[in-house]
Amino acid sequence: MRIDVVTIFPDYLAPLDLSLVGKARDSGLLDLRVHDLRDWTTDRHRTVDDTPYGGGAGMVMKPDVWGAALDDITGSEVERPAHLVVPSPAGHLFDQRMAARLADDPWLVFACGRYEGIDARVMADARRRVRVSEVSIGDYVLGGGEAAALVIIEAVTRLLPGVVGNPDSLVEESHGTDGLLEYPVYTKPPSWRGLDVPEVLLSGHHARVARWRRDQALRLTAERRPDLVARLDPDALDGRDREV
Ligand code: 6GU
Repeated sequence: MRIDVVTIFPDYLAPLDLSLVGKARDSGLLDLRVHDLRDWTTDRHRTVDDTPYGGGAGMVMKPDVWGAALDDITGSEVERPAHLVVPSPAGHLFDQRMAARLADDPWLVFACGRYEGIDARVMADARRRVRVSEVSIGDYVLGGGEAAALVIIEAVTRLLPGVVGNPDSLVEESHGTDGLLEYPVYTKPPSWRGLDVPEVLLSGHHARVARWRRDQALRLTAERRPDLVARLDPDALDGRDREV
């Protein structure tokens, strides 16, 4: 997969050199390129923003600078269709399903806005040529799209084939296919600071372990995320699930 990120703070994306995403880049599974939006300015002050039409506080990012950047980047390949992702608190809510859909795209281009956002015509114009998605990572306000781009890129990259060594770890996790939060996990020692690992996990009885984990996941999800329980497929629950 190819990912481009356009930002006025390229250093903000430095963590993408590390850990899971860094390894995906090193192994060639991810071609990630970070661009400085100011490279597409033409004035002496390298201006990227201006005052909003209609008045109000703050500044809006200029369409001409963004248009030139996105033309250059998305026009740089012919065979791959680009999908423009614009992080915005006004976007569609990002979740694991959206991460999985984005992981199927061959090329994502992130346009990270600062200030009060990007002139709306940049997205309207881009839609004439490429898919455009405005995406929010939650109901709170960030200073700009960079932190959101980091979140989305990590969630997407770990779903690319070959990035996570053991694909089983993608299945039994919170917000995985069963729609439940993950059960609690333990490792050695069996007793630590007076707290014991639940007996069943030491039993070696696989069916009982699986049942215990399912019970824990159901209880935890009901307590912390009743919204997720309401969205469960009733046909995916067995008789024992309903008792929990
Ligand atoms: Cl994607 N951007 C900004 N600026 N704030 C946000 C957000 C994105 N998602 C939640 N808050």
